Amino acid sequence: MKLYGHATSPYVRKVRIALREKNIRFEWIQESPHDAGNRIAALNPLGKVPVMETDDGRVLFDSALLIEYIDTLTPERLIPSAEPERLRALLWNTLGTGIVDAAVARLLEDRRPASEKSQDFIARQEDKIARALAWADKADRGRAYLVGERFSIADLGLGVALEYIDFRYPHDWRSQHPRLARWLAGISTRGSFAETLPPGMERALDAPH
Ligand SMILES: N[C@@H](CCC(=O)N[C@@H](CS)C(=O)NCC(=O)O)C(=O)O
Repeated sequence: MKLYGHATSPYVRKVRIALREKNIRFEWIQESPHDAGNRIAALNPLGKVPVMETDDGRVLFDSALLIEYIDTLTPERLIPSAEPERLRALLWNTLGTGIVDAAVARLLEDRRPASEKSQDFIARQEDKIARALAWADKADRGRAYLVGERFSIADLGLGVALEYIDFRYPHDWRSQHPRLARWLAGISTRGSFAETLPPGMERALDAPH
């Protein structure tokens, strides 16, 4: 299979982590919808990455759908099959996606010329992220994994979101949420996380928690 997308995209990273966790081989085509002459819009009418071409020639897009597809390819599931774990894990992933969406929106607004950008819009995205972190901190059971006793889409989704905050909206969220910081420190040692860090990103390894 082929995966299209660039190395700094958190949505692409989620799919790369899912593939790595399940030991599925793939060809990574590092193309961004912002590159001149890119083929993304020809594959995905929405013009976004990640996009996947399956071995039997189907074209799929959107990280959530891709992870759902990837999860059917091997027996060990990232999305738990039994309730109530399934819905709980998907809700954690939805929270993670929402954090990423807000951080991306904040970044794009912040990159606009000073005369055009809205500080109010930026503050609203930052509020969403702060509330989501507080929600996560309250719901975290203080265990290695957010749902059940093994790595799931819950850990994948929140882990990528927290590291994306460190990458694109670095601020000291750890002192307010030390338990979450400890949880992330454990998850981020996984090979799938370490091998997919966005280029140039340095982890807040000096964080006290
Ligand atoms: N809901 C999509 C979001 C994907 C997305 O927004 N990707 C960004 C890269 S980080 C993109 O391709 N942006 C180009 C655009 O919106 O034109 C997913 O989960 O895959």
